[in-house]
Amino acid sequence: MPKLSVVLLGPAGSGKTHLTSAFGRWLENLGFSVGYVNLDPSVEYLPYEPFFDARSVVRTRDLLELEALGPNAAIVRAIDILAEKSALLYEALRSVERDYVLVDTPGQMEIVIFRSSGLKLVRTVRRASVPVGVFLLDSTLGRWGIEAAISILLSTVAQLRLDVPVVPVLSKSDAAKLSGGYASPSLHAEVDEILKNLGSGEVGLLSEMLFEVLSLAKKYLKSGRLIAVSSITGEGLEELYKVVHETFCACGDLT
Ligand SMILES: Nc1nc2c(ncn2[C@@H]2O[C@H](COP(=O)(O)OP(=O)(O)O)[C@@H](O)[C@H]2O)c(=O)[nH]1
Ligand SMILES: [Mg+2]
Repeated sequence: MPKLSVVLLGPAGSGKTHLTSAFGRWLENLGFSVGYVNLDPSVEYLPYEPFFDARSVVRTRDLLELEALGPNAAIVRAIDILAEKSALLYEALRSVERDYVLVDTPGQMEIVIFRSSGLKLVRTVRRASVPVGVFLLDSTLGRWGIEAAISILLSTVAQLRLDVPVVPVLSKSDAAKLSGGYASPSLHAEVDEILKNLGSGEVGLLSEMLFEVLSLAKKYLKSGRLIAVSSITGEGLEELYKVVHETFCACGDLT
């Protein structure tokens, strides 16, 4: 059976690291073996024990001094160095025996999605496993406003750029006072709600454009159920498991 990997994606602070840990513990409690990968060379504290840790290859904070770089340049350089040494990641993934591998990506999503080194790392994960991306939409930013529209579009961009199936998931359901689990009967229904809100606001040229772009994106979105998860209460993790599994199964033969 090929290795199944879940790649946590989303903007900085959307909850990737916490969900990696919470979802991993949830899977372990069910009796599955779980391997954790940290691809963030900038992180200081991790709530899980990775079998591959980007910081064993390069630490962003060391580059600040060693190469006299500013914080952003150091983050970019660290990912470039990690990608140059992606063979280490490949070997680690190939040799680990686990039911699931959870891959926590760098805080700054643009590095993963827009830079070739981020893409190379995701491709490395794909060479060594069958990946599904989980793209976190931070529900504390609002469910149906402009932020939500942009988040859905970003998850589409992530899928397009990384060439892995990507499931959008609402994170931090506890903080947004959503009940965890199935938040919306379908992603299409959620997008319809966002479109309704965009349409009812003051219509400027940019919100009109956002409306048009999101309407177009909706045509290409898979209409799976949209779920909301909380890494704090554990709500929605069972539904996350189901949705991720449905996506794995839709990606090909896993026997
Ligand atoms: N209330 C709540 N806060 C969360 C949840 N997940 C993450 N956070 C908080 O959001 C912030 C960013 O989380 P983190 O996992 O580091 O985000 P990352 O940058 O995407 O890896 C931290 O302050 C977390 O405590 C959640 O499910 N509920
Ligand atoms: Mg993180």
